[in-house]
This record gives sequence, C-alpha cells and structure tokens, in this order.
Amino acid sequence: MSIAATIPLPTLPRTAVRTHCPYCAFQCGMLVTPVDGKLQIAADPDFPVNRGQMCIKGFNSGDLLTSPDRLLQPLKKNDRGGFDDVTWDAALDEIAERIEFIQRHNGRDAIGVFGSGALTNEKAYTLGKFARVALRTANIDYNGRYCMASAAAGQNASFGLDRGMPFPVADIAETKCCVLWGSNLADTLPPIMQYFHELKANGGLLVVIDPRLTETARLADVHIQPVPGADLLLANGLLHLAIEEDLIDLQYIAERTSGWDAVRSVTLRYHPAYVERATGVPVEQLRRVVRALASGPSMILSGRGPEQQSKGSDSICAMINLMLALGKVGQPASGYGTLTGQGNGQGGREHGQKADQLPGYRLIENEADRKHMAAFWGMAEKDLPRKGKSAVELLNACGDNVKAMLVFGSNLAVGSPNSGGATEKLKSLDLLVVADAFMNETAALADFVLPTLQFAEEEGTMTNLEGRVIRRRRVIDASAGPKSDLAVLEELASRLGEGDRFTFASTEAVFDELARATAGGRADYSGLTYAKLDANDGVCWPCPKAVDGAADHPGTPRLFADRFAHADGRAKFIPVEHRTAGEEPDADYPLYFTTGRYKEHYNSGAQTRRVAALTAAKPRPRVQLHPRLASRLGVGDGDPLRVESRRGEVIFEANVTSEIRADTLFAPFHWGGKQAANVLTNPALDPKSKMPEFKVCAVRASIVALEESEGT
Ligand SMILES: Nc1nc2c(c(=O)[nH]1)N[C@H]1C(S)=C(S)[C@@H](COP(=O)(O)OP(=O)(O)OC[C@H]3O[C@@H](n4cnc5c(=O)[nH]c(N)nc54)[C@H](O)[C@@H]3O)O[C@H]1N2
Ligand SMILES: Nc1nc2c(c(=O)[nH]1)N[C@H]1C(S)=C(S)[C@@H](COP(=O)(O)OP(=O)(O)OC[C@H]3O[C@@H](n4cnc5c(=O)[nH]c(N)nc54)[C@H](O)[C@@H]3O)O[C@H]1N2
Ligand code: SF4
Ligand SMILES: [Mo]
Repeated sequence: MSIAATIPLPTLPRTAVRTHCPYCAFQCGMLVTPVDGKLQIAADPDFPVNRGQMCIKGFNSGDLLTSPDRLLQPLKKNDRGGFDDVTWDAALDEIAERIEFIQRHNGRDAIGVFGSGALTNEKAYTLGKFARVALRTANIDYNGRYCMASAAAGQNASFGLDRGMPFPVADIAETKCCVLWGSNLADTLPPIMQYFHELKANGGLLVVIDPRLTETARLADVHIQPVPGADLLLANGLLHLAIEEDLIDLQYIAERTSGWDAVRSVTLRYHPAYVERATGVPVEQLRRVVRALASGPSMILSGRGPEQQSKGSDSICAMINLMLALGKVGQPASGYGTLTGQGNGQGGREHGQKADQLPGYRLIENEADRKHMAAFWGMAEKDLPRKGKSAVELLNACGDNVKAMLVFGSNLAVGSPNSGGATEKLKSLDLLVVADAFMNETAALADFVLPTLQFAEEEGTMTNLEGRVIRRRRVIDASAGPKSDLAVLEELASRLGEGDRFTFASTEAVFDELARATAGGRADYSGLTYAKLDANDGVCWPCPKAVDGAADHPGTPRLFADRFAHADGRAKFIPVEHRTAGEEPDADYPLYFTTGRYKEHYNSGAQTRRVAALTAAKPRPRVQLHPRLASRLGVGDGDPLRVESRRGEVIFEANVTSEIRADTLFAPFHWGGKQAANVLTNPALDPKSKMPEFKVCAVRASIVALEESEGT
C-alpha cells in the first residue's frame, strides 16, 4: 500500500476540524466545517498564536477549493500552444522518459527542481530526497531563496543557527522597545498586531523603519523613513551612537560573544553626521531609538525590506551586531528575529530543498553531514550530489546547462526578479513540468501541468514563524482528478526505478522518516510525532528524541538563553560595511523603485486572484508616488503612469499619496503579465545569500498619452 495507490483517509468529521490557514507563516489556527460542499471557516480562539484572529485572506481561503479555475486533469501542451487533457499515466510516463533522455544526453544536473515554502515539511523533505536520490541532480532550489535567504545567511553567520524567531510571538507584548525593520505587518501578518497593541499598552516603544508611511508605521511611536537600501548604514550608525553614548554591555560581550574589536573599529567610521546625510534620517531620531533599545528588554524584528537586497545578509549581521553589543540576544523578551513569510517558509528551509542543504539543516558540502544522509538514504556518499545553483542562477542556466525544470509550488514567472527575462529562460527549456492546483503564469509556459490537491484535502505539517511544528489536517474528501504532491513524486520515482525509496504508507510515515533523518542535526525533529503535535498545539524545534529512558523533550520555544549554536557556544560579531545597491538612481533613471504587498493578495497572486472577495477589494496594482513628484510629472491620482527600468516597462494606475518619499515609487508584485512589478526589478544577487534585490532598483516615470493608455 502506498500514498499513490490510496490516500489514507482519517474518519471524516461532522464537526469543525482544527487546522491552519494555507497562506502565510503566521499559520493562523482555524476551525473548518464542511457545509453543503463549501468550507465554513472561523478563527480558532484556542490556538495560542493567532488567538481567535485572522485576516481576510484566511477567512476566504475556502474559495480556493471550490474555485471553478481549479485544475482537475493533467494537461499536455499541444502544437498550437494550447493544452490537451491527458491521463495521469500518459503524463507521468512521458515525463519520466523525457527526464531519462535528457539526463542521458546532458548529465544528471541538467534537470532542475524548484520547490516552495508553501509545501508541507513532508513534501519539502520528499522533494529534496527525490532530487538527490531519484534524479541525483545537484540543481534543486526553491522560492524561499526570494524570501528567507538573507535572514538565514545572517543568522547562520552570527548565531550558527537560523530559526526565524528565536522566541514566541507572545514575547513581543512583553518587550519595552521593538524595532520593526522593513516589515509591514499590519498588512502582511495582520493578527500579529494584537501583540504590538499589547506592547504599547504596557508602555513599550514601537519603532518602524520603512520608506513608506504604512499601516504599521502609523501605529509606531517613531517612524524612520530612509531611502531604500540604507539599512546597513542605519544599523552601523545606531551601533556607533551606542558606543558614543556608552551603552555597550562589555560583560555580555566578554561572556557570550567573539569578534567585538573588529566590529567596533569598523563601526567607528559610521559617524552620525555622515549617516544622517546619507540616509536622510535625523541623528536625534536615531539617538532616541538606540537609548530605548539599550534601556530594557528590547528586540529588532526584520522583514523583507532590508533583506531583499544585494547586501541583505550583511544588513542582518549589522542588526545582530547591534543587539549583541547591547547585550540583548537570549535575554527575556529580547533579541533579534526575522518574520518568516510563507506558510512553511521555516520548515521549507530545513528539510533539504535548498541547493546547499540536507534534511535537519545539515549542509551538503559538510563531509560528516554528507556521510550521515547518504547512509540514511542507503546510497554511496560519492553519489550524493553536491551543492547546486541558487534560484536565480538556476533560472539563468535554463536552456544552457539546465534543460528541464520541475516546479512544485511556485509561480516563478511572476515572483522572480526581471520576470520578463525569467519567462524567456523558462521558455527555452526542453521540458517544463509544473505541479499546481491552478493554471498560473508559470504553468501556462509548461509542457505538462499536473493538478495537485490543496490544504484541507490532505494531511501534513507546517513550521510557523516561531519554529512551532503544527498539523495541517484533512477536512474534506480529496477532489477527483488531482493527486497529492507526494503521490506525484512517488509515481515519478517509481518510473525512474527508485520507487522503493519513495513508497510510504501514509503522510505520517513520511513525517516519521523525516524526523529520523534530522536526528542530531541543527533542526532536530526526531522527538516529534503526529500524536505529540496533536496533543500540544504544535511543538518548537529543536526537539530531539529522548534516549535511555530520559523524559520526553518538550521542544524549544526560546533559543540562545545559555549558548549559541557555534561550536564554542558564542555568538560571532561579523564586521560589515555599507555599500550601494546593485543599481542606484542616476540621470537616466532618477527614481528609486521598491516593491511589496497588499493585505488582500498573496505573493504572485496565483491563488488570491481567484478569490472574488479579494479581487473586489484590490482589483489591480497601483503605483504609489508622492504629490510633489506627481505634480512635477503632471500625473493625477488614478491616471496611468509609465514606469521604466533598464529591464522593461509597466503602465500602472497612479496612487498619489504623501505616504511615500518623493524620490521613491512603490508597487505590489501580486500581478503577472503587463502588470508585473517584477518586469522592472533588478536580478542583482547578495553574494552570500543569493537573494535577489527586489527592494531597490532605479526607474523613470512619465505620463501616458490618452490614446496609448486606452490600448493597455
Ligand atoms: N497580505 C499578504 N501577506 C503576506 C504575503 C503577501 O503576499 N500578502 N506574503 C507573505 C510572505 S511570503 C512574506 S515574505 C511576508 C513579507 O512581509 P513584509 O516583509 O512585511 O512585506 P513587504 O511588503 O515585502 O515589505 C515590507 C516593507 O518593506 C518596505 N521597504 C521597501 N524597501 C525598503 C528598504 O530598503 N528598507 C526598509 N527598511 N524597508 C523597505 C516596504 O515599503 C514594505 O512596507 O508576508 C507574508 N504575508
Ligand atoms: N518584486 C518582488 N518580488 C518578490 C517579492 C517582493 O517582495 N517583491 N517577494 C518574494 C517572496 S518573499 C516570495 S516568498 C516569492 C513568492 O513567489 P512565488 O513562488 O512565485 O509565489 P506564490 O504566489 O506563493 O506561488 C505559489 C504557487 O504554489 C502553488 N501552491 C501552493 N501550495 C502548493 C502545494 O502544496 N503544492 C503545489 N504543487 N503547489 C502549491 C500556488 O497555487 C501558487 O501557484 O516572491 C518573491 N518575489
Ligand atoms: S494569511 Fe496569514 S495572517 Fe492571514 S489568516 Fe492566513 S495565516 Fe493568518
Ligand atoms: Mo516570502
């Protein structure tokens, strides 16, 4: 018996099932009841993270399951550029044959695999195993490279471990100063705002650093509004002020860290007058912030603003340097954390779908780690592929060394930087296979589209932004036609002659294998079982298996109280210097362009653009520009505005607002085609994390002649 043969079904409920939202990393607990073929959704008052709150996307997520746009049948591209229905057997047979043909002629690494932070832990683990064991390709990466890579690289360098938040979200309410650095949580994780309201009610100070006056910034006591790309400069400037004001915790530095002297001497060059001039942020504002950070329990939480830059990982190190120097990391309700984005953005980066990683956060270039996983999978260490290409590098290699790509859970034709170029690369492949529940912009380019099940139709686990592993539960019968990603991988593996290693009796059995694989790794899940997760509203990793009659491990909600994950137990100060973005405004392209999100849409919009309540609230993207800039350009609110970068142009509807700096434009990236913000963005990469620079590029803007705009 295997998953592919039958999906094992728990007894179907008559009452509400406790499960979690399919979208973001807050993974709100929700109560789902099937009523007359629809899902009734309510926020779970008892789940300790969202505590009875949810956002508009979660409340309407049931529409994804009943959407008329859902794919129910495998599709094959025909000669006319359209798709024909094919059977599962025909599709999988031909895909397997073509994979084997390509590998025979071009080598094993000619097959690329692209995964996702939307996948459950079980899927992420199986996809990584499929790439390394069945395909034996080095080239697997995932859309978390666009999301968590810089924060992960920064935390690994400084702490020796990367878990988004090293403490529960409830600690936010207990701190006395929180700097929310480049995150617009009021739109992106709305129910988390309850903790910031509590923080303020308890007399804490909220600081928001964002080039825009966002919903979140409105709530702040201090809003710092720098030019895009100034974050490293600001963090080093804050540390300089901390030294100047004698706020450094030398005892903590001596006991818990290494490398302070080098950071101190770099930082002394970040003189306040220079930082003020270069960032546009008044020194007195920075002084207030650093005093507040030093004076009690305090934390910095970063979002994609500072991270999605070609210096993102260094900016994270600069923030961590500051918090280490103030002696905060590992103290109660204090420290540094990053706000994980995708539903399983955390677990997705632990189980081996990242080019450089193996399950349990083992590293594919570490000899001991390689030996462990090769033995676990029953293969020779020399047959285990080495580190492959990161997401953008993988895209760039398409049509060149990489001839085929299998995509599970990403709409990379919309989500990638320079999306016009990315689309051309995808078109140049000999074989593109997309497994998805919807015909998104990437699937439209594919040779085969494989329809998949969705949340509420399948079991699994997700790991939320606190490192809490939780259960996604099945609520309704699986739709006829689609298969689970696990079944697709099992059936493909069996056609590639590796079926034995991919035959699982249930999703729980996949979890049990994954948990065993992680034993002794940095993200240790070996003490976790479905029963334990069910009994506890989730459990935070690391959670090693109890040995020799020891008590069951309760999990680890808080990290770093006693030691860091480097071998000497100390955190490392990493000296980092400011540098300009890959592309700065100049005479030809005089404006900054930055991107982000609307409350009502999710990422590439592949899912939320199918939900009527969401498209009614936000039918199209609008570009924000300041009234001074608008009057210089002669554009009014609601007029079309042409925005051009060196990569392409988009005509957006203008949203004239003083919420944004006069030198910067902002647009959301939730739409594809001619409305895709990513047509404009710069694929410059962070050299350490390989994160693309979604948050800074240079553009020019101009009005659109009436006859032109009618044609768009
Ligand atoms: N509604 C909604 N919620 C989501 C998502 C969604 O698509 N829609 N996606 C989920 C995912 S995958 C993620 S990763 C998270 C992202 O969550 P956030 O990090 O909150 O999201 P963004 O809107 O990308 O960026 C945050 C802010 O960065 C600011 N910013 C731009 N440039 C800079 C800069 O140079 N420096 C600084 N300091 N700030 C800058 C932008 O103005 C923006 O307000 O949201 C998750 N939740
Ligand atoms: N300009 C700009 N670009 C950005 C960003 C930005 O801030 N600005 N943010 C970046 C970030 S943080 C992210 S996370 C990426 C996201 O970028 P994408 O990966 O392109 O975005 P999603 O819309 O989340 O795509 C997820 C797809 O997976 C499908 N899916 C969901 N669950 C499953 C599943 O279980 N199995 C399968 N097979 N499919 C599934 C959905 O239907 C959808 O089609 O975008 C990045 N791109
Ligand atoms: S999208 Fe995020 S914040 Fe909104 S309901 Fe879902 S998990 Fe909660
Ligand atoms: Mo993300």
